[in-house]
Amino acid sequence: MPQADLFAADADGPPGLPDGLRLQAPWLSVAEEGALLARIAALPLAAADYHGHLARRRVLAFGHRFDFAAGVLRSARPLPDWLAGLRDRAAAWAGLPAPSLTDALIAEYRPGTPLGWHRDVPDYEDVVGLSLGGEAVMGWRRWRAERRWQQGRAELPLPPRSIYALQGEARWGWQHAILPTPGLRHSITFRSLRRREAPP
Ligand SMILES: O=C(O)CCC(=O)C(=O)O
Repeated sequence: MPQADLFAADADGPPGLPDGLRLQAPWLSVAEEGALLARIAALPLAAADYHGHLARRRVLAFGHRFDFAAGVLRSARPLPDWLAGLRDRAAAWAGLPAPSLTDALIAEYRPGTPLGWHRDVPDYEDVVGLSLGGEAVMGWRRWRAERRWQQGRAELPLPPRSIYALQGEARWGWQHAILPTPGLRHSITFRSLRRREAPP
């Protein structure tokens, strides 16, 4: 299946989207996607817990999980072989050393499930995400520590079987969100632990 880089981190992306955001669609084959969804169907996903609020999104963490109540990373189950193999491929695509992507979060979005505006916690550095199943749209807006929002938001469709990477400005200077998903969607998000002090 032909694959195309829709845009690259060091090139000018579509107007309104940040540098450091890279997407390729498709990246997985239909067969690979089906095999991953079968693996995920057997996992004990549970409602994500944000400060005692149970989100509609169901997740399972590998490597570490972020404890939002305590504000710290805690150890989680190790990546199984099938996930480590996928991690290695995703890292190669993103130009990262495979072992650096220590963590994986599997998420399920049933129809109508959103993920609110956020910047990933600063305990993490690189973010590489895969989309499986249904369509999703990722919203983008600038992030400022002083919380004075700049005008303008952007939307990035995340087609099934696509891969994206967030680094640099996209990782640290912007927030993202997942708009309520029209259908059932799953994602696998690999992350590396922070290598240096995060920019403010
Ligand atoms: O589901 C996705 O692709 C995005 C996940 C995400 O932004 C997160 O878990 O912080």
